Amino acid sequence: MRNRIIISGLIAKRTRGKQRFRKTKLRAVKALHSRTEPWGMILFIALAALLTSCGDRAVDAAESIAVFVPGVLEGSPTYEMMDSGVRKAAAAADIEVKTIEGGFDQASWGNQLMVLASEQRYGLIVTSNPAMTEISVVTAASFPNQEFLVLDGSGLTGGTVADLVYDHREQAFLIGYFAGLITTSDEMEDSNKDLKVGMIIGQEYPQMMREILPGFEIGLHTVNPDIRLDYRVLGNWYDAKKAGELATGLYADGSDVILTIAGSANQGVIAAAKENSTYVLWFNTEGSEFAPGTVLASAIIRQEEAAEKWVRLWIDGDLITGESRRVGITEGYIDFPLDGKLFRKHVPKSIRDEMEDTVSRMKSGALSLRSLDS
Ligand code: RBF
Repeated sequence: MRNRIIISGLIAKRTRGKQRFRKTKLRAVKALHSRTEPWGMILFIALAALLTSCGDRAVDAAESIAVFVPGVLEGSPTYEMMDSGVRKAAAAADIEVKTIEGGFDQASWGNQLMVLASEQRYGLIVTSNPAMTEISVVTAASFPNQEFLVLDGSGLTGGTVADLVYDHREQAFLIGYFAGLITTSDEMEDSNKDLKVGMIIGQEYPQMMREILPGFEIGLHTVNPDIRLDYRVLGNWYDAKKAGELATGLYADGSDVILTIAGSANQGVIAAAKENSTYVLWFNTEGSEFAPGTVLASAIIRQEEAAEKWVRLWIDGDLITGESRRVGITEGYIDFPLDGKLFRKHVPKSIRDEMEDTVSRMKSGALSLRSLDS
């Protein structure tokens, strides 16, 4: 009985999307059919013609998607991946997408989202970053007909919000393990004797402090418990000059490799690493191409694929809102690419083999961090 209720609930959600605009058309046609007098017929024909010519535009508006970027697109790989994944899914279904850049004034994002929802022009609003889940849940409470998809969210649930969380601890563990192998290596030309690794972050927030930083540290300590992590907070996601200064300070203090998670400010860390002949590690996208031999490796999320898949669910009427889903390496949304030309060229075979073993054990589930879940 309970199963039947759950299943019927699911079916209701699945079909709601498909029915969304057809219902409007049906209601109009029914109302017109109920009129039998000649004027009614004339009106019916006129309105039917109107529906045929303008109807598609009205339908498009109800079925269009807004991408809200909490920051700017350029230089923020998670946002670029979101936008392009949404556009792929939408293009395949001939649905319009509008991308709105919210800028770096975080205090304004809530109001901007409220305004966007109040327009009632978009069937779905897609956004990304852990702070946006709460903002979307609050907005949804005022606009219960507006659906939201938050990628790289926080796990909070509510209303008409579908939330997707990446297991950033797994992702950070992988790159931390690699950083540990680099800083303890005798084969890497620019690896020093100090057991110090650096990290630069845009800002402190719960996922960073509870998952990414500890995951990175667990990776380092799995290689050698004496490795020390030295991290600096930039205070924004764009100041490349300041990020470069912070990186130079870390390198001067003995770090020979830095993980940078600072949006477009990451470019400043690369410049500092080149000047100091040291190494950089990348997060979320594959970054080796930005500075071959300097950016050694990347721990990635497959956000473009996730955006495309979850938007397609919405288009098919299968997106389940009011819940959060967590995905990691076993589901294929976190990875550590091992096949890149630059990775093979600049990373010694012994380290590549160690990483291959660790990645494959995590993928098979033989090595799991889930036991650390509180
Ligand atoms: N990452 C970026 O690359 N660019 C940004 O502008 C950016 N802004 C963020 C703002 C807030 C409030 C939070 C919580 C995170 C932000 N991130 C940004 C981090 C991003 O969402 C993600 O958590 C990290 O990139 C780690 O995967």
